[in-house]
Amino acid sequence: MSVSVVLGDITVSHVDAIVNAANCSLLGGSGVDGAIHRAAGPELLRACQALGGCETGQAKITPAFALPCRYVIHTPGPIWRGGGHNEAALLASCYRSCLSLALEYGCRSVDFPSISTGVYGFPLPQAAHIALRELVAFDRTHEGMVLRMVCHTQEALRAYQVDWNMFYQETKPHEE
Ligand code: AR6
Repeated sequence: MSVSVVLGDITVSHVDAIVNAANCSLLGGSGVDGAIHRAAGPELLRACQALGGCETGQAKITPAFALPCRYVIHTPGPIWRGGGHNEAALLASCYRSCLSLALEYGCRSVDFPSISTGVYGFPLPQAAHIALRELVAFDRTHEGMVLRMVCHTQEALRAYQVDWNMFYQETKPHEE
């Protein structure tokens, strides 16, 4: 199993690709999006401007410029509106779209933030369940990819660990 959950800051990840929890404009924002743009430098915004936005649940890729990774995969997650507006399917689609772009670009290691669980208000337990389900399903069919959930807060880390222990305990996450 090469899916793991760690506490950290995704802007310092030395991996092939990091995922950005963006918005549909792809023109930056707060949270992890702001941190990624600050660390990547102004060229990232210029690259994003050329992309013409992105639909919720889809993903687009750019170089990573001053970041220590090779690519940034930008995906706008769903805004939580109570759960009856296709939020779960759209969030799953974010993870799948990012993984499919990562494959297309030959990435072997991808770090994800907890998409939609900050400004967009998606409840952490449900988001963690969807994220891990998608990463584990992908991992089972794609040998050799190293996938990590990089949690920025203890609260997020706990939510992902609880879900992991509940559903994947028999397949220990690899130790960091
Ligand atoms: N590394 C890893 N995770 C982080 C980092 C970091 N450096 N910084 C924050 N997080 P959010 P969203 C976590 O709000 O909910 C932006 O304005 C954070 O703790 O960044 O998808 C965009 O432009 C949380 O668990 O993204 C959009 O408009 C997670 O990243 C909107 O916010 C996601 O929180 C997207 O909202």
